[in-house]
Amino acid sequence: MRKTTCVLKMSLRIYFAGSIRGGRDDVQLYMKIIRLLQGYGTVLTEHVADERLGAYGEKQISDEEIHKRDFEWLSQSDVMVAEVTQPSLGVGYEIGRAVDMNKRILCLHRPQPGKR
Ligand code: 6IA
Repeated sequence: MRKTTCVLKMSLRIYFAGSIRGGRDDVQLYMKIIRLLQGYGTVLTEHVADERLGAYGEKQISDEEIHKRDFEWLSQSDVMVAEVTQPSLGVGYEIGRAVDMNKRILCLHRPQPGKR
């Protein structure tokens, strides 16, 4: 019998979530994570690691437009990866929506003394 090797090349659409208005202390870590994730596919939300984006977010676009755009990206994504060490209302909300859409979700958290 002929032996067949099947190589599955996956290209995931990844929704990365990280704190923006919740605080930008981990922005450099977000970039490192996104670079790693890009080895598995396309990260739809690369802007979350943009150092020029402060805790006030982008000013040229309304909250409603941000929400609409992010919801579309989340709907299109295959998986969500969220860095949740820096508490963020927006990230929590996005995780809830992703749960509702039955997305696969990976939450990354760094244990810190005095925090759970
Ligand atoms: O409550 P937070 O702002 O910390 O919530 C962060 C989450 O909101 C992130 O995971 C983002 O997906 C989402 N978000 C996306 N875009 C923005 C934004 N400006 N300002 C605030 N939150 C956003 C647009 C960014 C621009 C460079 C494209």
